[in-house]
Amino acid sequence: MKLQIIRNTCPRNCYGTCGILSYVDNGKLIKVTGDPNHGFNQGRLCAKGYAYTQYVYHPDRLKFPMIQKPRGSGNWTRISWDEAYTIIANKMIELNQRYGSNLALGYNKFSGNLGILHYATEGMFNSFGPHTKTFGNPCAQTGRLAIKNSFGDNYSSVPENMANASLIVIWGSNPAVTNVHQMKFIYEARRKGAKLVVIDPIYTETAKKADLYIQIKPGTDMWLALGIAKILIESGKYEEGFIEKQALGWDAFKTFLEKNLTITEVIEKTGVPLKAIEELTSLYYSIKPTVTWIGLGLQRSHFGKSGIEAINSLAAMTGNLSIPNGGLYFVHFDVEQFPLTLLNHRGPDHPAIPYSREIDISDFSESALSLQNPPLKLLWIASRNIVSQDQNLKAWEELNKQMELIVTVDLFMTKTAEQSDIVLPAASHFEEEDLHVGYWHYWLSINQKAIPPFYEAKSDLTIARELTTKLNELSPGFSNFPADKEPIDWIKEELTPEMMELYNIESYKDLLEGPHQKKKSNIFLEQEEQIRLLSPEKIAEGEQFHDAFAKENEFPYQLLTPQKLLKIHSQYEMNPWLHSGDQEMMIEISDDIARSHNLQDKMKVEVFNEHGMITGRVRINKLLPKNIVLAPQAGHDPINQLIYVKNENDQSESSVFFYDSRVKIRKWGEAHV
Ligand SMILES: Nc1nc2c(c(=O)[nH]1)N[C@H]1C(S)=C(S)[C@@H](COP(=O)(O)OP(=O)(O)OC[C@H]3O[C@@H](n4cnc5c(=O)[nH]c(N)nc54)[C@H](O)[C@@H]3O)O[C@H]1N2
Ligand SMILES: Nc1nc2c(c(=O)[nH]1)N[C@H]1C(S)=C(S)[C@@H](COP(=O)(O)OP(=O)(O)OC[C@H]3O[C@@H](n4cnc5c(=O)[nH]c(N)nc54)[C@H](O)[C@@H]3O)O[C@H]1N2
Ligand code: SF4
Ligand SMILES: [Mo]
Repeated sequence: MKLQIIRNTCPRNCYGTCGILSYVDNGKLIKVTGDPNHGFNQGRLCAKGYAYTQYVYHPDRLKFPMIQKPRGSGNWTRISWDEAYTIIANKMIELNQRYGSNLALGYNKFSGNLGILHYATEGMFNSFGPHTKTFGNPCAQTGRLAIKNSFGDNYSSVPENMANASLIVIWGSNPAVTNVHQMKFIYEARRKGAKLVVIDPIYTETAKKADLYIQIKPGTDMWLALGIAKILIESGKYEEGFIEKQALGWDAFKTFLEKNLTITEVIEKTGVPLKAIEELTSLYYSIKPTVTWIGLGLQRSHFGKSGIEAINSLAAMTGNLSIPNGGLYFVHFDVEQFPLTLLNHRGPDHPAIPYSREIDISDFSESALSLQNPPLKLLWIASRNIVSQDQNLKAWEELNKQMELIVTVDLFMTKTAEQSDIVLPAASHFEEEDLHVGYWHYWLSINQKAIPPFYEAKSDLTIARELTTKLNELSPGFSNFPADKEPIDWIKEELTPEMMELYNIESYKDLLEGPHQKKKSNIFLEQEEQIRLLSPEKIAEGEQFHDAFAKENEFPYQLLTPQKLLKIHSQYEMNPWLHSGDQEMMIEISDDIARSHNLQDKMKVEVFNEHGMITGRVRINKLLPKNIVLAPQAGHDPINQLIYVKNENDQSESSVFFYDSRVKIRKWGEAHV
């Protein structure tokens, strides 16, 4: 068979959602490149993308379904798919009979593969009728709500247009690590004379490229944005025309800043020197078009919501949201414009229970533990590495004990899979069909099946089709999942006439020639659209949280755990092209912390708090703010054991406030001498 070139899409939870060209020789993936027809990644991939040939054929990939007895013992036995389905289906049926409904069955699915057909997991559970499902988003919910509060909807400017900006201000994002293709557009803007500002507590790879780097105390962006707004107001440097027509709440915002905020307070709270505040103020006023980028890092804190609304307000008053190539970047949720027929699949009605039970995925284990009548008894985990990436892992351990069956579908034996009863091997995106909409750029792309599945791996959709078939064999009518439907049928259903019009295609076949971009204006806020400026009440709320958090605490250091260049969260650690062997965890600390604990580079240390302890090697980072400990996610002994940050804010949904964690540090073994 001759060499084939096939279109794939990188399905990771990553800003790129890159188009891939896969070179397949005799059913084997031999090379991948970026798809030159994809306007965002433009023929390139990141290192993780280029390593896909190794990922797909990695010897550690799960090959067969396996069962572990007892759970957590490591005593795994290979079973057939039919055996796996039979065990799972029998348990589901038994729980249904015991409790009279399927509420004891639940899932935790998140971001391993963001393809639309991966909603098969949700679709499968829907097909059982009322069950236990999740809502929310641990990664982006707080930012999403903040953007919605400001603009009534969720928008984000077109990333390629960033190349036409004259000033780029990045608050709490590190694209040189997390969004490498965006750097191309940033560099292009800079070549044309644009200035780059980075606001981050850490002197990141992106900060290194900036014209102005502002080191800020974590969680204090609201004060910086308001301080700049105050100076602009006092010097009359704001866009009156825009404010009159498009801003709500201006008088209250202006009066509050004039009367209740001093720049001394801003300097004290943010740790940013006056000169830097003045410089950023002058850039924001004197340059157009300016783009403001609200990073996801900002909203991993209780202060994120008001911080983001303050930044939105600042960006708006400079007039940059309503001019071509100005604008605001966050992420968008355009995927929700599609029918999402799997996610929204309607299951059979239950005679007595009208709805499924919903728990917030940002507080999964504790919420799941609190469920009664019936308690949660069966957990299905897909596209998710809870034990590495979630918070409140003590509650997870409790929940694990309560489960009668845990099934994990994954490509690898993750820390979460190790704590399951059954693991099912998932197909990689080269082994299945899918459809992808990014959350950063506006390209729609298809994912073709390039190669046969690795050993006995199956896609999440195939698993849903086969398990529901087995369930109906054993208990007719248990599920109404349309198991006959092929992947292409689901893809076609997503491409309604409206969606095809929006993306300028006539059929899915157009996507086989390359991705298509959504029609979109280069103006962020059209004339008829408005912004609601941050209200004094919300500023007061932000202040209250700030003061509560700033109080002396038994655990003096703030733990920041942002993303790493060569991983996607817990993924790719086993790939030798990207990572060399077993690495000890590197704990970066400030000079100040090193001095007060008498620590030197490479010393072994323990980082701990009331939730747990991990060990690692010290690296002194002279550029870290004095009370910050910086550590990577995932690894053998995941740092998330130390992370349990309750959403004290209110009862509403939020992302997980990972970066509000506090720890202590000591020399290794010190506690035992
Ligand atoms: N290589 C790689 N790329 C990825 C990922 C990955 O794991 N690896 N993950 C993907 C996913 S799921 C996500 S959500 C994105 C996240 O990507 P980003 O939007 O870049 O967000 P984070 O990496 O969480 O944090 C970015 C920066 O915010 C800073 N920060 C923390 N607190 C504050 C604060 O209070 N104020 C300010 N101004 N800055 C603060 C951190 O120091 C960090 O440098 O990356 C995506 N891309
Ligand atoms: N300390 C700390 N923790 C964090 C963060 C932080 O900044 N600090 N960031 C948070 C953020 S932003 C995010 S988005 C979350 C990410 O949380 P998760 O989504 O749990 O993260 P991953 O580690 O990417 O785990 C995804 C799993 O899905 C598997 N997978 C991949 N493809 C498929 C597939 O097709 N089917 C199935 N069934 N499985 C598949 C992968 O092998 C992997 O094990 O982590 C959060 N955790
Ligand atoms: S991980 Fe991100 S940047 Fe890398 S290939 Fe995938 S989508 Fe593109
Ligand atoms: Mo994320």
